[in-house]
Amino acid sequence: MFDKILIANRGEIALRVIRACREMGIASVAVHSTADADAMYVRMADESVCIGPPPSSQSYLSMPALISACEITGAQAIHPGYGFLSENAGFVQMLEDHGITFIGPRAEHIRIMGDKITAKDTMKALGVPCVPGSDGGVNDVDEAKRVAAAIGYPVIIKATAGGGGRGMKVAQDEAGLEVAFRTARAEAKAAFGNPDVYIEKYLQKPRHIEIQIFGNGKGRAVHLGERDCSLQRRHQKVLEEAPGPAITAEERARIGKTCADAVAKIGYAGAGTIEFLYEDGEFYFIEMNTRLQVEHPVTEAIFGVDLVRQQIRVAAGLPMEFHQEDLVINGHSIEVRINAEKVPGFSPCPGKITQYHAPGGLGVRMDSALYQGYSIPPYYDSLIGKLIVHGRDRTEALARLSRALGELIVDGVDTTVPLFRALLEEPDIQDGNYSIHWLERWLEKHYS
Ligand code: MV4
Repeated sequence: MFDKILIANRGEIALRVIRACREMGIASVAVHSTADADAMYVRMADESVCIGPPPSSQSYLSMPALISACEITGAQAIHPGYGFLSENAGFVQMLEDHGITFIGPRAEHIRIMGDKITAKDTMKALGVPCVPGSDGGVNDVDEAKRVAAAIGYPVIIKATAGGGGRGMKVAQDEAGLEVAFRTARAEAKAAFGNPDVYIEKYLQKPRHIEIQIFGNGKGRAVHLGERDCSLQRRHQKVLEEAPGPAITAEERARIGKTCADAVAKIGYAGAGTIEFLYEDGEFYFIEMNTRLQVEHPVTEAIFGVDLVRQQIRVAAGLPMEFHQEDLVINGHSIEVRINAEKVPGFSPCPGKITQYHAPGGLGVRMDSALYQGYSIPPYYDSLIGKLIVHGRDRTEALARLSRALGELIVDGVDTTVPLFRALLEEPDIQDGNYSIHWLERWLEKHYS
């Protein structure tokens, strides 16, 4: 096992990893930009290193600075958290060349899943159900028209280098296809330096359901059920829950096994998430994320496992601490993302926290690096905390979330907290009756 781990991240996720390290008796090294010198995660780590000025490009994304920080402190491994360098295959390669262990999958698997056409081809070959569409990329308008005619309109054109909603265009009919195809290619080339696009049948009212998988890197893998992350705004998740309110135990077992078998076959190491659109009882693969996700705590809550601890173990060559049959769901969990943003425009709202009180009690987890007097810097994303509740069932989880939101105090900046208080009053939210378009429609209705 490692003696010391460096965390190449900031905020709540850095603190999350520090906590796992401490429980495992591993020393932790925080890195920070000059803007984060006073951050809570820096204080909670055993050691800290300043790695550069505020812009991420010169600090949290600086590979030389991170490698130097490992060399100075003697850290043997890096946990990347989410975002930043967590899905950068070149970084994994560079760490390997310096004898530093990356706590995550192999560079090869990050690379495959980073190219959406290759990801889809790979998953399809492994028996994972995919959205009907082009076999690989589509190179010209005529080919696009042939594919679209075969699968039927509407269709969606996606950039292979995109993902997370960037670089997509919908065409309702053949008349709209040519413009959609040309714009998608041009935008993909400008945004990603890669014009390659592919086509899929456009699903009108799906849910976003993602399966958590975990591999030991030696051909064994398990699944930890699904999360329903359909409540999003502009491709930013707002509330996530597990299990998914629309998914049956039989569906979970089936799609879960398909996913676990697929990643076992490629020898995947560590945590991963396979994203699906779910409509009319069918799952359609869209993307795979090769990192720990923001919303991992809802899975931890219902399975009673520490995913970061397992990531560290697998990276150190130790076995996972569970088999599939040990993974039994207990109750229901909901997470809300607390962002320093002004609703309804969701514009960032950095500034000083004048009052902070975290909720507590049975079934309440607050993952946040906030403290009273802290100043949220303007340079990074606006997530300042996650409130995760766990109950015996969904009804209890909802009541607990409402109660915990009532206890929470974050003053000095605008946050998404009032949004959640309003959402909990909605019958559709109480019933789990929502698709990927529900939140944007609700926001339009309530704030325009
Ligand atoms: C789709 C789709 C409908 N049909 N693909 C958006 C993010 C990226 N991960 C995939 N996305 C979508 N792909 C087909 N074939 C609709 C979306 C989509 C979406 C997906 C998940 C959550 C929120 C969304 C909001 C708008 C569009």
